[in-house]
Amino acid sequence: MAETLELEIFGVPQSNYVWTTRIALGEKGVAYKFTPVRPHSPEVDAIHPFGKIPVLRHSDVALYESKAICTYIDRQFEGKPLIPRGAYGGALCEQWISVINTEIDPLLMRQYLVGYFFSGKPDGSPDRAKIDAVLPKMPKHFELLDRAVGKTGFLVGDNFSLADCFLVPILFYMSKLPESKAMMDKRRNLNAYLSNHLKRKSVADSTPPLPAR
Ligand SMILES: N[C@@H](CCC(=O)N[C@@H](CS)C(=O)NCC(=O)O)C(=O)O
Repeated sequence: MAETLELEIFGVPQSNYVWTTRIALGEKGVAYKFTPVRPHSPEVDAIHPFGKIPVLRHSDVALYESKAICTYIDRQFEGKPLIPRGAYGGALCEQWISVINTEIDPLLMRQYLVGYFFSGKPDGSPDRAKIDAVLPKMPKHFELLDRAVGKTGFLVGDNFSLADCFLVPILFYMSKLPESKAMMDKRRNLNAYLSNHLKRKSVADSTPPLPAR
């Protein structure tokens, strides 16, 4: 087994993708060093070709992209698999991560949340036009997720998987903003899912302070 203390994650703790990698490390019980640096900082640019966070260093390994980082963590360290090893379970996990990264995150985080926290307005106030434009598209996403976690309380099978590591941070932020919170409040499964998993040690230990609004 590799020397765990050498592993280092770089990125701001508020990033949902950075948080995902930290949840994965917590689930595997891996000790690591966390270096809070912004996108495009020298440490990040040295690894990620587009300067995005998170990035990882572990001995002579350097990696970028949260999914790749988490796959490495899952395979490199002992403990319960985060990506189910069976063909179907593993594929379902990949399916959910893919849909989170290509549909859910782009709408809920890059458009809706960015409209609140990174509006680009001189006074930092929310970009109402941007927010209002995405609201009609959001209920479908929450409905899909509510149905998905309704049966077992997890996205895949009966266990907390890497797919949940990707989803929980996004839902945390959605529970803090008014319109998304109202949409989530109507969905019992999703609310129970979030409140259960926010109590997991891996999640609680890495929950970031909210960005200033
Ligand atoms: N596909 C990347 C996305 C990472 C990402 O978008 N990180 C954001 C912070 S949440 C970032 O670094 N943004 C800065 C930028 O896009 O320049 C991954 O999964 O790691």
